[in-house]
Amino acid sequence: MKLYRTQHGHYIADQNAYYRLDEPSWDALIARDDLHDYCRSVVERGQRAESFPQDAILAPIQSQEVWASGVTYYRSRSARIEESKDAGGGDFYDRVYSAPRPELFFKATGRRVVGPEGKVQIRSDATWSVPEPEMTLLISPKGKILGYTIGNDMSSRDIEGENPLYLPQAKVYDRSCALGPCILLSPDPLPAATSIEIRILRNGETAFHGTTSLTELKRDPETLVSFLYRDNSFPDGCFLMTGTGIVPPDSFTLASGDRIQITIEPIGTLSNEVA
Ligand code: DO4
Ligand code: MG
Repeated sequence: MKLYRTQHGHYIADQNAYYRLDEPSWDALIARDDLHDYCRSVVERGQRAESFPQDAILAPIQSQEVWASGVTYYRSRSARIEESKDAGGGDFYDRVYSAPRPELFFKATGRRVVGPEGKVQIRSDATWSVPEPEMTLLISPKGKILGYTIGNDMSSRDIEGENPLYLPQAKVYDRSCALGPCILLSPDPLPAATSIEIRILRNGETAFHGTTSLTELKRDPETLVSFLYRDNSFPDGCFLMTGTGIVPPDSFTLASGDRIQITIEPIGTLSNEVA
């Protein structure tokens, strides 16, 4: 079952049929610990929607905060060590990769997030920018993982590499995050074999293509959530990006007009252009 937030209300998609939800508040809807069962009961009532507003899909976020995990894949560890070696930051990334406490950082508020087909941004003062395709958790106020979406943690590698203390500037700015296209509601974790794929198109041609899978994710999502919710409350729930396992070669930087397509098969494809 997939849950969509659109300009014309909230919809469930299940087995090629759509169901419109009566609940007018997205915040109230996605804070429910019984979200999966609630949506299942709507599907079982069998009142199908006549149509689905495909062109009016919004990011699946309202008042929630977006947080992100870092250095949860070996590829991310190696890339950070390389980019920060002149600044002497490499040792921190190596240590956090194997430390019991994960790297967790604040990423965005809903206002900074774009949805499917929205334009993500590269910082005007950055010279080296990349998208980071990340499996992203929807977590309830009580800390339950309710579902999964696709996230793009846009990052300025030159700023982050100059000094690890610049991380918030490299990561948090307007349109620095994309989420969508839906929330896959599942009471079970995604299978370890789930693949994450990114394609970056420039002038219609593939400029970069990469894949990874959740088998490469070093941290258990439940453990990431338990660290995030330690002495930290989320009255509207929260999104948690689980880190990137795909980093383009160092010669690659995003450019205006690039199209970024991120696919996680059971969820769908998140497609955005760079402003
Ligand atoms: O430590 C810097 C950021 C790491 C990150 O965003 C990632 O690994 O995905
Ligand atoms: Mg990231």
